[in-house]
Amino acid sequence: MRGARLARPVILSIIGLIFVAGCAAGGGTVKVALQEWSVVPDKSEVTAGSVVFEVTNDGPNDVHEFVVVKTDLAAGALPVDANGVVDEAGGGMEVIGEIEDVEVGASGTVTLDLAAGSYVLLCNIWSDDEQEAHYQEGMRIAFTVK
Ligand SMILES: [Cu+2]
Repeated sequence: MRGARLARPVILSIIGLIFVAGCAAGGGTVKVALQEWSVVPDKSEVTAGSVVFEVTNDGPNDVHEFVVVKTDLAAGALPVDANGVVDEAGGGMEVIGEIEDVEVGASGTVTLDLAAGSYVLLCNIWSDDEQEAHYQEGMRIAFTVK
């Protein structure tokens, strides 16, 4: 009997804690269009927490990728190699997550736990045929997590 009497307040407390945790959680969903030559998120900032990036390649011609970098460097000032491709192991930045090789018309999703800070969203494809780094063509944009 004693156990049964205790059970209800305990269950209500647990439900309450889950509710409070859910309300406190930040994050959200960011839709991102990749295209020649830009990365276009539908918002420029989110609150810290679990962030879902829903990424679509709008082309019109090239395969793209989506890379999330945490950095205090400006979007156009990341460390690069001789071809202008971002050195993903370079100093002053950290790759948090990515979606590789999104075909034209295709979509991909990545969910990342993001801390407050400054980020850059970019495409780091190097095209051998065209001898061009998509990052240098303009596929990069600053993004803020508050
Ligand atoms: Cu690209």
